[in-house]
Amino acid sequence: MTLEEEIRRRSEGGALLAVLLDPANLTRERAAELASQAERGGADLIFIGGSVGAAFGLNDTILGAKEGSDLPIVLFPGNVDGVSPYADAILFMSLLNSSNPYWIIQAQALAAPVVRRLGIEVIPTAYLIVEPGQTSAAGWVGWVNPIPRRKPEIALAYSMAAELLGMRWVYLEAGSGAEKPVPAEMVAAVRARTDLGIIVGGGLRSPDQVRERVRAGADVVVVGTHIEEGGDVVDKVRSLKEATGG
Ligand code: 1GP
Repeated sequence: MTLEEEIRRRSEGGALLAVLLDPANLTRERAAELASQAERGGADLIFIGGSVGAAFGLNDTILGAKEGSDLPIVLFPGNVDGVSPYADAILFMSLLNSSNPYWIIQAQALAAPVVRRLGIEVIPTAYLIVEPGQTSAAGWVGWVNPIPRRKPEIALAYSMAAELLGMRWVYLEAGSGAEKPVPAEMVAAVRARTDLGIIVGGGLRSPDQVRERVRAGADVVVVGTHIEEGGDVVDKVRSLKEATGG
């Protein structure tokens, strides 16, 4: 069974919690510590990637995370240099609401031969950045034409197009550290009219925020900043995981 199939199967019993580690902010030792705490708290996946400065230290972060836990590691690449042979799978993403074709298809063309050569499992994913994500690093780097928060139908239209193009997942992103996560109504709109797996991230901090988006149809929720801030990480992860219902 592929990791993607396993994620799909497990998400039927409740959403999965992914902890995002950004190599720009971490040493190998800290990555190991956070991955260990994430696993003890009940997280299901480790996502690794970032928009600025994530290439340097990428492999150290992955190897650290592997030293600290047995959780599957999924690359969440910010550019062509976000690829590594040490991960279990990669979100092969197109930033569909970019206004620069580099982020829609050129980076993917440059990375595809490398991904194929490494033989890493690919999870084809539409990446959509929703307000206020245009002010995040990913939004700024990615020349984003943001999806208005009050327009779930626009997120749905992009998601439908992604599905028609053969993608299997959509990542609804509010931007790392966003003041407001992606609206639950937007998640619900995509859930109601597509069969895509739905990943939601950006600005998620509380169990209530996670619960609302899982009830709306999220299959995977991603939490980065709140975990990287430290404190009692095991406890933070545990309460977020409980909110996924998984
Ligand atoms: C960012 O969706 C991820 O790309 C996670 O966001 O850091 O706000 O949790 P946070």
